[in-house]
Amino acid sequence: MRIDVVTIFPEYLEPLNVSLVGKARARGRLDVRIHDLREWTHDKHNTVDDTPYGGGPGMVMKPEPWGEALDAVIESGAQGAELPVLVVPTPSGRPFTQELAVELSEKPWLVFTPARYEGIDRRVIEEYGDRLDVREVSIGDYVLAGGEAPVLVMIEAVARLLPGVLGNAESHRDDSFAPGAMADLLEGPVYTKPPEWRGRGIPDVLLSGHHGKIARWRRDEAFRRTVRNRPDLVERTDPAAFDKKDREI
Ligand code: 6GU
Repeated sequence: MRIDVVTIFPEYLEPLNVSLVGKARARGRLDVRIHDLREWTHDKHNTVDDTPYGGGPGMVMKPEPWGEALDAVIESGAQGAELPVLVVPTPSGRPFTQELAVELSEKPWLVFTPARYEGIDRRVIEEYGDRLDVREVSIGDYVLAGGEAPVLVMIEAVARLLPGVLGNAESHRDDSFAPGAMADLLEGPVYTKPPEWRGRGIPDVLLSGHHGKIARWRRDEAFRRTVRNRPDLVERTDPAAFDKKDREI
């Protein structure tokens, strides 16, 4: 997969050199290219923002640098005749979910446009919406100062789904929010050695070697945790997905 990011803070994306995403890049599974938006300005001060039409607080990102930057990025991939999906981080976008992460992980090419200030001139989104699959996406119900941290979040969520990136292909099978038997349940607690730590032991069932009982226990713990931490997830689950044991919890 190829990912381009256009930003006025390229250094904010340095964590993409570290850990899982860094390794995926080093192994050639992921081709990440970071671009400085100011390279597509032409004035002495490399201006990227201006005051909003209609008045109001804050500044709006000017359309011309974004247009030149996105044209250049899109053109740089022209040999494959493939067009990228344009991901526009904004607190007024659609929620970023595991389902969207899976969908994006199946695309060959993503371009992210993290904005600062009050956002990007609307005409940029309209212009590229005519040519590309454009997704305006929010990572949650709170407001950040810019889209760079959301881009780090989204790239990590997508990269770990790419083939050959996680060491163990099974390790996202039971993820909270993964589709399947545990759909809509959060992951339950996990334990490792030593068997006793500060007087605290391990639930006996995990030492029993009884795979059926262990699976049942994990499901109950997942259900319990979901009821406690995310009652909204339980409420929107089809009651047919609950079993007799769930009803006792
Ligand atoms: Cl994508 N951007 C900003 N600035 N704030 C956010 C967000 C995005 N998602 C949640 N809050």
